[in-house]
Formats: sequence, C-alpha cells, structure tokens
Amino acid sequence: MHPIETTTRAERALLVGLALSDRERWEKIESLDELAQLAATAGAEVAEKILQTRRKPDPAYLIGKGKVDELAKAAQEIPVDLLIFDEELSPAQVRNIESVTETRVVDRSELIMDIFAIHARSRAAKIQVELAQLNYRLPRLVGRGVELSRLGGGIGTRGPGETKLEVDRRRIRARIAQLKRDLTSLETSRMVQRQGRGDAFRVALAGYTNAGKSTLMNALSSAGVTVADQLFATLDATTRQIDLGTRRDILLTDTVGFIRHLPHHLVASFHATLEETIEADLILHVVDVSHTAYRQQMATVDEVLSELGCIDTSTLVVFNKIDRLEDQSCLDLIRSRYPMSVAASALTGVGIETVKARIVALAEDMDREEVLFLPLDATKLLAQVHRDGRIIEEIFEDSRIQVRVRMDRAKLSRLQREIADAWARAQDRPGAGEQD
Ligand SMILES: Nc1nc2c(ncn2[C@@H]2O[C@H](COP(=O)(O)OP(=O)(O)OP(=O)(O)O)[C@@H](O)[C@H]2O)c(=O)[nH]1
Ligand SMILES: [Mg+2]
Repeated sequence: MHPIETTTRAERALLVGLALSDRERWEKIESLDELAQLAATAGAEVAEKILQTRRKPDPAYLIGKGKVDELAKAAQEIPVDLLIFDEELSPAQVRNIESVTETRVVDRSELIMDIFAIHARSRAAKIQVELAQLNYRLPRLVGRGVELSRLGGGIGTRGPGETKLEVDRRRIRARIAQLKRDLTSLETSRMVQRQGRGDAFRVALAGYTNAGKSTLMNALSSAGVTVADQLFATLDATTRQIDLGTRRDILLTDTVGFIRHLPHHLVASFHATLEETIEADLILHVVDVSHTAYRQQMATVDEVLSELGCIDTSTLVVFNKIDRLEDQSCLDLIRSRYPMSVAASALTGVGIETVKARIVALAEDMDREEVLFLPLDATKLLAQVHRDGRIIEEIFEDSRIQVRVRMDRAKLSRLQREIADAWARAQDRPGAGEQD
C-alpha cells in the first residue's frame, strides 16, 4: 500500500504544454511554471519546458505529430526519463506519444495524484487518493505495451501497488467498491464526531495550495500543523477550537488546498475531507497576494468552492503574505476592490488581530436572538426553526406558538419571510387564527 521509492536518483522530466492561441500563451507559461513546481514536489528534476501554440488539439497526439517527433529526439538527447503533459491526455494519446517517443508519459492529473499519494498520511487520505487513482486508471489500463508497463516505479506509478495495476478490471472495480465502503464507515464515525460539536461556530480555511492556510491556522491557534514551501503539504483536515472570547465556541479547520485543473476524481474522492469546508458557517479564503497569478488562483478557488456547493457560505478573503509585497500600494487597489477583505501576513503576524476581530464580528452577526410567532398549524416551519436555530424558549399559546431562538442572520430573515407568508395563508382560511 505504501509508495515505494524505487528510484535512487531524481527522475529527469521534460514538461510539455499546449496553448490554443497567442493570447493563451501567458497563462500557459504560468501553468507550466506551476507544473514544474509540482514535478519538483514529486521529486523530479525538470530538464526542459516546451510550449506549443496550436489552434486545435491533435486528437491522436494532443500536440502536432511533428512536435512529438521533436520530443522523441530531445528525450534521447537530453536524456529524460519521462514526459509530463500539462493537459489531461486521453488513454489513446498517452499510448501514441509513448510509442513514438519511447518515453513514459504522465499528465498533470496523474502528477497531482502522485503527490497526493506521497503526502497521504491518514487512513482517510490514503483511501481517497487510491480511489481517485484507480478511477482515473481504470479506463487507461488496456493496451499498454509491455516495454512501457509501469513496473519501473517513479512518478505516476506511486500509490496503489504495481501488482494492482496488472489485475483485471473486475478486480479493480471490486477494490474501488471496497475503498468506497471503507470511506463510508470512516465518514460515519466522523459524522458522529462532528455532531458532538454542538452549536459551535465553524470556520474553514480554504485557498490555493501554498497560500499559507496552515501558517494562518497556526497563527490563529496553537495547532502546530505542518507548514512547508511545497504544494499540497496538507491533505487532511485538522480542527482546533480557538478562544476569541465569543459566546459560542469557534472551531477552525485547516484542510487540503486547491489548484487549477484539480483532477475531477480527486475532488470527488476528497469529498469526505472537504466536508468541514462544505458545512462551515464561514470560509476564510486565504490568498497568496504576493503571487503574480493570485487573481486567477482566487478564481480557481471560487470555482472549486462552487463545485462543492459552498456558494452561499459567508466568506472572508484574507490577502496573505503582504510582507513579501515590494509595492504596498497595490493593497489600496485590493482594498477598494474587496472592501470586506483583510490584508495580513500569517508569518509576521501583521493583520492577524483584524482577522480575529472579523471572525468574532461575523460569528456574532450569525448568531441573532429573536422572538418568532408561528401559526399553530405551521408544523413544517416549526421543524425548520428547530433545525436551523437553537431554541431558548417555546410557548404554545391559544392561537400561536411563540419561539425565542438564536440563529444565523441570513437564515433568520428567510424564515421571517416564510412565517409572514404562512400567516397570510392562515388568514385566507375560514376560521383562521389572527396575527399579532
Ligand atoms: N513570506 C511569507 N511566507 C508565508 C506566509 N504565510 C505562509 N508563508 C509560507 O508559505 C509556504 C506555504 O505555507 P503553508 O501554510 O504550508 O501553505 P498552505 O496553504 O497550508 O499549503 P498546502 O497545505 O500545501 O496547500 C511556507 O513556506 C510558509 O512559510 C506569509 O504571510 N509571508
Ligand atoms: Mg497546508
């Protein structure tokens, strides 16, 4: 089960990207730089980067056949052990490129999953990575040439043991089913854990990988979670209670970061780990503002968050690493564009008090106390009040139910509207009770 390091020296990799227009080139150059960082995190040495501009991807090779011939030549001359493509490749494209270049081919998704496999520590993380890898590899298992079978080890082969890749699809499907069952049982025990957290205010850190989420977690609590100048240093969720003097307890969760073109299988597999984010009352979106591509990174994070169904969750953007900004004047621009954000440095501590104050204000804002009056027959609404809020007092009067409740402000105003509708309906009915 454990990744076995079979290589003694770093594998040398040639990185390959594709831009569909000249305009796209800049973005792809950045993406290739990031791919190089990913490759380094996976233990490879980047020998060279090649970016082709081509109006349409080639169905057989992704890049042009002529370019593939060039790659074959370069791979022999440099020499390199593997080709890493920045785009996701179809199984046929991988086969075709491997047979022309006689070099192992890995794509961005496989590389990311490989890093996840190396960094996975907990049982949940290991199961989730293996699940993602098997789902990814299942349609790609057929027709690999023997000479290029992945017995050699190295990038793109870590995670599930090699022998597993040789077993037939039926056995892999059985393994996937087993992993899913394991994950479900882990989720059940986690759910019990979470339910024990009562009415705490839950804050989740989210953001691009390497943005400084774990550093911020440590600055806000004494969690002592791992911090590293590495992509995907954190794969598990760590939750700590932090004391900011609020009436409700505050729970802060650090978890896995995001990246552009995050493999779909990984997002699906890591649903359990991201559960804390999904269920959070507040998301702290940590941005590395010193990164040239920070705006695109923010967009990527927003995309993944919406994929996870977190669109309506309150979000506080923390522009981190401001100590690295040479020109502090860009912060003025950011402040005007994101007036509700905080500029901070999790490393030096600048702005951390403001982050804390904002969390407290938001926690209190989401914790309004109100007295509601419901029609006697509004059982559904009453159930909703019980589900979304904490009942302080409940009195059944002759013609109505009086409930004193604490609740998130947004939920409260939605509920108040529904209660008004319910009263309007009740008044239309003959013999209905009267409203206040
Ligand atoms: N200069 C500076 N460096 C920071 C700051 N915050 C974090 N870092 C550095 O950025 C790197 C990544 O920090 P982490 O806290 O591990 O980032 P992360 O978002 O948890 O990353 P992953 O878990 O890998 O997704 C580390 O080298 C940190 O020391 C900051 O405010 N200023
Ligand atoms: Mg981290």
